[in-house]
Amino acid sequence: MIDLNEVDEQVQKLIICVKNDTIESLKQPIKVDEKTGRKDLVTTVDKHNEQMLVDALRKIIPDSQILGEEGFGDEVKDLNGWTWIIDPIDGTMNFVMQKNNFAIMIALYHDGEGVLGYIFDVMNNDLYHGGPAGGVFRNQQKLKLPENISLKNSLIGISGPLLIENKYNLQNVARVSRGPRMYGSAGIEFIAAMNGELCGYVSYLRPWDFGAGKILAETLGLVVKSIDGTQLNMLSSSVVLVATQRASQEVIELAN
Ligand code: 2AM
Ligand code: CA
Ligand code: CA
Ligand code: CA
Repeated sequence: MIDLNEVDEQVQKLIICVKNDTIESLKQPIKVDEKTGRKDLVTTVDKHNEQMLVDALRKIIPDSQILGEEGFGDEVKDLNGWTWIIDPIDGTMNFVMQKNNFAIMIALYHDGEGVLGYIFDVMNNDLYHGGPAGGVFRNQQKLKLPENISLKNSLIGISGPLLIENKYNLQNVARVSRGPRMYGSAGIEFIAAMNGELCGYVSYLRPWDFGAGKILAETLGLVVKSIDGTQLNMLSSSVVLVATQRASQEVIELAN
């Protein structure tokens, strides 16, 4: 039997260790490589963090598989049993260019169902964590579902490429809102939606970008879907929408 309280405690300790290494790394010049081009970066810190997470998570639940962005985990083909989905630094471009506005993310799924999610906003030292069993917390404080605000009366997060290219009429979605915002880290945008600072967020994302956010936002009562209104597939990339009930209906209507 897995004791989820014990797992939760160990993951929170692990996140503090990874955070400490990450903050320490900022004191030296960061070694940066391009993956597919100058807008797609990876640093030695992304790789170090992922290796550290993989090693520790394998010990926390020995029979688990791990899906991670930088490839130190497993080749995950299904979500049977226990699966960790991890992003060692979400917002690597921000990490390199701003040394701010990036997150460490961990999600735990069991047979495809979200169990625990963690988004750590490193520079604000805020850990958003929880799951369906106990609710969602910012550090020790329990979060409430933000007001069911409409698009017209709020700000909306939209990723740069989707807005620039006007995919899914998102320029019109931005026009209908009080204004678009673009933070450059899916984790930080999920946090803003959970805090009620954004009525929603739309971006093309991979599983490690939305694995933790989906668990936390859905637990709070926000909608997390594909932009066409269908359920997300946890093992593939999608244009993901997280939003209040009201804004989700409005965005899906305008976007399709
Ligand atoms: P990353 O920093 O972990 O790569 C940037 O708008 C946000 O989208 C970040 O959360 C970033 O995660 C993610 N992202 C960056 N490039 C991406 C891509 N090509 N496909 C999907 N997500 C991407
Ligand atoms: Ca990346
Ligand atoms: Ca990411
Ligand atoms: Ca990443």
